[in-house]
Amino acid sequence: MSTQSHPIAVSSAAQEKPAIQNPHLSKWVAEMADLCKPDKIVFCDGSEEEKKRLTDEAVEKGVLIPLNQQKLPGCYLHRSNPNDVARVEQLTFICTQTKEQAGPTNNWMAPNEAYAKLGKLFDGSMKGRTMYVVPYCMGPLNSPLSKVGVEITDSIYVVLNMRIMARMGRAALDMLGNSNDFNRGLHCTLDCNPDRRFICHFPQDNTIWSIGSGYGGNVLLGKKCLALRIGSYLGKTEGWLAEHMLIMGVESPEGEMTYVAAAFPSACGKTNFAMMIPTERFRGWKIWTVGDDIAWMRVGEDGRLRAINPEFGYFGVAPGTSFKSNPNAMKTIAKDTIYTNVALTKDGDVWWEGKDGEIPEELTDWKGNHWTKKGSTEKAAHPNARFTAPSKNNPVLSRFSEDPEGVPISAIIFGGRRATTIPLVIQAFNWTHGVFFGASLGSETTAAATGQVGIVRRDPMAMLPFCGYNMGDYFAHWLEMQAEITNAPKVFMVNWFRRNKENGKFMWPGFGENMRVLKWIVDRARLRVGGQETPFGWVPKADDLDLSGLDIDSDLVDEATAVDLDEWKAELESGKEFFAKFGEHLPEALDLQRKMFLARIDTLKKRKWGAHHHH
Ligand code: OXD
Ligand code: MN
Repeated sequence: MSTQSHPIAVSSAAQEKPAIQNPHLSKWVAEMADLCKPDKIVFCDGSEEEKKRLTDEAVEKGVLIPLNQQKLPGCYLHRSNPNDVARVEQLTFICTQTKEQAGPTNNWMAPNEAYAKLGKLFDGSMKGRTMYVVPYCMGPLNSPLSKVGVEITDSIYVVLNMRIMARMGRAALDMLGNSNDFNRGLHCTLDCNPDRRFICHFPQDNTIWSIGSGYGGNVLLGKKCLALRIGSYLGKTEGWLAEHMLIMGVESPEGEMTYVAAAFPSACGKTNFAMMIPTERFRGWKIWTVGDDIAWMRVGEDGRLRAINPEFGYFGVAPGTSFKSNPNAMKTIAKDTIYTNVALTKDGDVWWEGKDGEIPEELTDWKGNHWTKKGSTEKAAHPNARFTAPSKNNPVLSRFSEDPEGVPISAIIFGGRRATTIPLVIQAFNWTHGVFFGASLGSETTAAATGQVGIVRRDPMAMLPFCGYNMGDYFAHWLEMQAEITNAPKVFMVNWFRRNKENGKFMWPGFGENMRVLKWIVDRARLRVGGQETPFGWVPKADDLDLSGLDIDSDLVDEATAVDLDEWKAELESGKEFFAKFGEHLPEALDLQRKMFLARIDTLKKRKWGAHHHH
C-alpha cells in the first residue's frame, strides 16, 4: 500500500523520537490510515498533558459535559446516541475460517466477507476527523500474563475511557518493543447508524473491527472484545483461561488471605460482590478487589491457577449503585470518573434510579430532556447508564492487583439468578463436576421484558456472549486444564436469589451477609469445615454456616440449601437440549455427568431420598 498520501502525523508532545518505532505497528497504522483517510493522526502517549488537551477538546465539542467540580472533581458526563446504549449481540460476529470454529452460540461471518463488508464502510470514514492511535496493555505492565493491543479510533470519548480502563500510551509501546504480537483494533463511530453497526472479531488474526457504535462494550476494545472474545481464543491456543470473572481476596482477622474468582452473568452484581463490606458479625474480615469483571488465569510454577485482572478501571452499571448496595463503588466514582447516560441535577451532580437520598424534583434526563418527579413516566437515567472509574480510586483495591505473577485462586464460584432448584451454595465433587456446574449455569429472565418469569437462559460460565470460539471446544479446554493444575481450586455454585415456594420471598438476605457463604467456601477450600453430601454436591449444614447475629433460623438455611429431586430432574433434563447444540464438540464427560446425575435420581426416588433426609 502506498504511504505517499499520509496526512501529517501529529504526536501529542514535542518528541525527539518518532512517535512509533515498531515497524509492524507503523505499517499497520499506515494501512488503516490509507483506508480511513483521516485529516490527522494523533499517537496517544497517555500523558497528563494529553488527557487535559483531549478533555478540553471533548468539552468544547459537547462530547463531555463538566460536572460540579466541587462535588465531583475530575468528573464528566457523556450522553450517547439514544440508539446506542448497550452491547448488541445480534451485530457481534466471530469471524473464524469456518462457521463450526465459531460454534452454535456465536454469530459467524467469513473473514473475507467481513473484511470486505466492513472495509467498504471504513473506506474514507475518517475524512474530516482525527485518527487516534491508542496503544494499551491489558494486565500489569511486563507481566507474562499481559497482552498488548493497539486501538485506532475516531472517538475522543473512546481514548479518554481507554485511558481509565487500561494501561495506555507510552508504557504499553515500550512493553511491545519491536514485537509483532499485538491485537489490532480498528474502530470508527461513523454516523452511529444501527444499520451500519458491526462488531467483528478475527481471532485467528488477533484483530477486531468495530464500526457504527460509540457504546463502551462495543468500542472499548480492550474489554469484552480483546480480554474475553479474542482472549478466550488465545487462551485455548496458548493454554490458559480468559474468563468473565471477578477476582477477590478474602482476608481473615488473622491476616490469612484466600483468593476467589467468581462468574455471574452480566448485571448480576459482580461489582457489588467484588467490593463487598462484610457485616458487623465479620468484623476483622476484609474483602480486597483484584478485579470486578474479567480474570486471566494461567497455571503457575506452583501448579496453582494464578489470576490477573487485565483491566485498570471499572466500567460499571450506575443504576442501583448506592451507599447501601456498594459504598466502595460510591467512593470509587467520586472523582476522575466519566459518567455515561446518567441524569444530571440542577447543581451539576449526577443521579440515577436507586441512588441514595430523595428523588430530585427536577432533573435533566439521560437524553438531555427536562424531567420532573411528578410529571415524567420514563426513567431519568438509562438502566444501562455507566461509570468509568480508575481502579486506584477503590478504597479496597488489593495491594496485589498489580502482581505480575497473578494471585493464586483457591475457589471458583459460578452464580446465577434462580428462583428454584439451585441451593444457596453447593460444592462440586471434583474438577469435572465443577466444569459441569459452569457449563450448565443459567439465569432467569425477569418479568419486566416478557411478562414471563422463570425462563432459564443458559449462560455457561457467564461467557455466552463472550466466548470467541466454539463453546463445546471451550468446555473441553476447561476439562483439559486439569492436566496442568496440580493444585486445583475447589468449584462452587451459588444462588442468592432462591425463593420460598409458598410465599415467594427470597430465602437469603444477600448483600454483606453473603460473607457467611463466602466464609464456608474459603473454609471448604482450605479443607477445614464440614458439609452435607447430597446427590449433586456438598452443601453446608446449618451448623457449618456461621449464622450468629443473623435474624434467620437454621430451618431456613436447611431450606435454602435443600436439594429437591424433582426440581433437579427437570433441571438436568432441560440441560439436554442445550448440550445437544454442540454436537460432536461437546466433551462426552460433560454429558455423562448429566446422565449419571439423572440416573441416580430415579434410584434415590425409589428409596424416597429427601423425605427422611433433612440435613
Ligand atoms: C459488562 C457486561 O459490561 O458484562 O461487564 O455486559
Ligand atoms: Mn461483564
